[in-house]
Amino acid sequence: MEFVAAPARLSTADALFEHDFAQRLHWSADTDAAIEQRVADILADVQQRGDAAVLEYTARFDSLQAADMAALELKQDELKAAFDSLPAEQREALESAARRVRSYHEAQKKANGESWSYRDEDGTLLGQKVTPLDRVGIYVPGGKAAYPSSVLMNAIPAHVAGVQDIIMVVPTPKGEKNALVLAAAYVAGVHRAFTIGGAQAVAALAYGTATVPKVDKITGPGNAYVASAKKRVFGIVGIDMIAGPSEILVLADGTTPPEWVAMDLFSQAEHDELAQSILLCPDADYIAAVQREIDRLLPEMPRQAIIAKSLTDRGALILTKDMEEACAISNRIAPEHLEVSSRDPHKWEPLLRHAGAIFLGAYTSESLGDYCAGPNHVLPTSGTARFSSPLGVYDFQKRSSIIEVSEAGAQTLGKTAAVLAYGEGLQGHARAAEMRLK
Ligand code: HSO
Ligand code: ZN
Repeated sequence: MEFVAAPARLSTADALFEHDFAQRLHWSADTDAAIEQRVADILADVQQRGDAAVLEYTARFDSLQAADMAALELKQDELKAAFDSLPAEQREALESAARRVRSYHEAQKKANGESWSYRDEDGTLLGQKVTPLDRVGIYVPGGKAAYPSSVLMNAIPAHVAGVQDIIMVVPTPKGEKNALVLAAAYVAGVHRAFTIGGAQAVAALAYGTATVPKVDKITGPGNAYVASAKKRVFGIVGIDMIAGPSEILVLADGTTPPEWVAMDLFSQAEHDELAQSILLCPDADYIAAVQREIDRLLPEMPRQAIIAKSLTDRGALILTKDMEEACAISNRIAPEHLEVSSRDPHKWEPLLRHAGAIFLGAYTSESLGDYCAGPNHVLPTSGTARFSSPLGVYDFQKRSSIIEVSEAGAQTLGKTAAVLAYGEGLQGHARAAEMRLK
């Protein structure tokens, strides 16, 4: 079967642009009431019955029977055996990607993940102490979106942050294990792993069972059940984010070979029919050239059906007045991935304010960032880059304020505090401050 990929062709000069643009961008994470109810029931059941409930759901949803939860644990030697079983090329690629991701996150920790303090003029010490979370759970999807690279992107920052207990869960229908996922867990230093998934795995991590330890935070992507479960357990544990479909926006000045750009659009579209790929460019001939490359290259793509649907339903090639206008539109979209495919990307970068990750220059394809450049590939989607950041070391740390008031400091602070405390009608506060006055 021949597929056609026909992204919408928009132009900012068109009177209907705003209307068409809004329609293209529209996406709603509609919550399905039936899913919500089933997830609520599963969470309550696991909270009550622990391992027994997880075992039952795993048998029912994943066709994986086990005598007890211990049988669903992947032991360290099994993770290592999976790694050893891989061809040398894959082992080396995993290790080299892990090294680069580790270096990047170590730099991130140095830059904004360390404790700090200072003393004021009274000798009072003020600071912030940064500590890693004790234990985190990493959810790794099974099936269609089983990405070993995502194991690295979740576990390595946790490791760099200093988390002592990284627990991975991965649904494993019929017990068929993904050797690359297990090997990535080994390379990334996952401490314990269980072949469980879905809402029941999120529940096990959030509440703890006799076998699965209760964690402090759950990260990692998942299907609608997992997303709903993560939302519900938020508050009992931390969560990273609720990810929507993946997106790429390419801002092109027309100097990159159009086939490179076409393939970059494919690289996002092939993830998911709901994924979104957008090109912004001030050159109409270049846009036409990219569409020709899309038509030429699509038949070669094994996932052409998904690509065609994603590009046709959600893709767009947008003609802008100039690069400045393209940058302004990009800021309105706040894309997850933003490629600045231009001869002088540094000219445009200062204009770009909202994006999960910014890829500068024609050589920087998103795919290099997805796997091995170093930065995290877990990024804010659906416009949430306006207010949130890539997954990072900071997601696996927390901060405590440090205050050590000197005797001299107690005199000045004590007066200020007492005045404000009396103003609030809180005598205990006021007197605690005043007792320390000389
Ligand atoms: N582009 C995906 C990450 C990924 N790509 C994993 C390939 N494997 C979301 O950022
Ligand atoms: Zn990708």
